[in-house]
Amino acid sequence: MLPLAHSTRHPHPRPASRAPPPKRSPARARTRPRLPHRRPQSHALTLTRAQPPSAEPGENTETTSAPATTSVLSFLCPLLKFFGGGDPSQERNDIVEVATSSLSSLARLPWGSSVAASSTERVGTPTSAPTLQLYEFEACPFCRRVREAMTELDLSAEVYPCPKGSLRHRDVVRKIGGNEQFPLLVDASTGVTMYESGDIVKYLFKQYGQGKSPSFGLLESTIFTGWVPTLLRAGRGMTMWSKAGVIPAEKLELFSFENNTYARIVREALCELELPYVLQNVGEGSSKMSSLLSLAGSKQVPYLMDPNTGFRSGDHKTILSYLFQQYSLGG
Ligand SMILES: N[C@@H](CCC(=O)N[C@@H](CS)C(=O)NCC(=O)O)C(=O)O
Repeated sequence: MLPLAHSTRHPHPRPASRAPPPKRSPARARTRPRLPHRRPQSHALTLTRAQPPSAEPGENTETTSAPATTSVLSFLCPLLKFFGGGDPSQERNDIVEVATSSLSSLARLPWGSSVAASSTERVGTPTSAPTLQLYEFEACPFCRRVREAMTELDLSAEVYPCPKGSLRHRDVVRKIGGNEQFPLLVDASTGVTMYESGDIVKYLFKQYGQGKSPSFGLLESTIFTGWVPTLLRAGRGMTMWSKAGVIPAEKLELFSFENNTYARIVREALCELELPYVLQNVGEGSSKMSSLLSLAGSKQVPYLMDPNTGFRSGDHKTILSYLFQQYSLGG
């Protein structure tokens, strides 16, 4: 077992195994192959404690909100897809990738780069599985704000990517909260389930920030520059890849910090492949830096570990080609 591997917890039952899945169009209803399970799945009750999937939507949810507004993203989505050139698995011009991601990082400075408050109540230390679960997608500026806060609070989380066209995780979100709106946070240690990025950020700081408040401008900045990475990255990390489909038995594990140029590119791919992963945030000053150093031999992110295959790499290009090859239907 990998030193940092977490117990395989699927906080939510796979919809198909517990209840008849909602009606889907034939394209979405396809069967997804799974990697062989290495050990039996223990369906921990984390989400059940926080919000039973069988409960009425919205029940026991601390903060709910109206269904997602007609998002600007639904207008931008086809446009960005067009500019983004379609198939994310195709070989990319790395100079363009890195340049646009670097500009995105510049636009979001100083947020999501370093640790502002290291919580004593450690959530997701390398020895325990994170109790925070975040349903999000990479291109969403509101989700970005929450991931930035998590970096600043040195928090780890289980991330369930919900790109547009998502087969599994969007169903779970509807069951948990009643709305298809992102981000959605579940804190299994407190039983809180929450929509609304601003509320989530304030909650995280209150709960884990040791009296600190959200860093200056973090909440306000989303409306100004939160969209910049989405636009510059031409919607990468927004839509599920057409050949995504393999469900890993165990979650992948990514060392990252939100505003890192190369980690962003890897997170986009994990999102487009709808791969759940443990996000180990290691911003500057993180308490998990020594773990990263002993695992990777370097403090650099991204560093991806796949317990299903033993793959480990700290090179974003190697990671991209691995992910799209390993987790594609028929791949
Ligand atoms: N006020 C909400 C806005 C959330 C929102 O509009 N999220 C968009 C994504 S950026 C959404 O959920 N869209 C619905 C969808 O993607 O299906 C917040 O701050 O969390």
